[in-house]
Amino acid sequence: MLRILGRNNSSNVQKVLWTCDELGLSYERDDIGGPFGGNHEPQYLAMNPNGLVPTVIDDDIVLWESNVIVRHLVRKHAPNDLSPDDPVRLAVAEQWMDWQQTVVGPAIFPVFWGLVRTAPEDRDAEVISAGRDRLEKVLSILDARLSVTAFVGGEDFSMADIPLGIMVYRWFNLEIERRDLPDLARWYQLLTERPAFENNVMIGLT
Ligand SMILES: N[C@@H](CCC(=O)N[C@@H](CS)C(=O)NCC(=O)O)C(=O)O
Repeated sequence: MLRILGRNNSSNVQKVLWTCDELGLSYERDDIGGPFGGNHEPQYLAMNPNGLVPTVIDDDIVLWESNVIVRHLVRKHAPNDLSPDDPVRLAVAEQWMDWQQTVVGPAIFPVFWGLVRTAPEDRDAEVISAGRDRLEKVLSILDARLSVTAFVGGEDFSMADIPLGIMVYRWFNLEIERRDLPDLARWYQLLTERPAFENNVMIGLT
């Protein structure tokens, strides 16, 4: 049985949970990280030396890095469907997944952390505001992409939609001003119609 270590309100854990449900995979999940702790115990660090979640145990392999876990699961269980076989389409999907990790994740972090994980009296309004501006700029790049393709990777839903879909749920649910990004909104609406997204991502921000 696939085992997922990580609390379900972590965006990086949600990528794995959403993927498993898209693929119809059964799994066991342990609450690790955040208030649950456990991620700095020697036993956990032996599996994931970063002390972060998620970590996945799949038969005889232990994997960390959420986007890599998503890629591993879709290639193992749904090749050519969620992970395109064609090398060009695959490169495009991976490009957007890496862009989520390197650009969108860092852009959303100060906004999410400031508004969700920081007590109102401790918030730095300037940092949150600058973060919001940066996030909007970054997501306008995704909006432009989605004005030419139905989904992030192309005309069909694929693994490329998963990491970014979770970021965009946060964009639409954080208490911030939002410029209208019409193609982003159209794509987000499509995601909300997927049970695997609804059940694992649309669970509020905590
Ligand atoms: N690049 C890693 C980042 C993992 C990460 O930053 N996880 C956060 C939660 S989203 C974490 O473990 N935070 C510490 C904690 O939950 O205790 C990945 O994508 O898996």
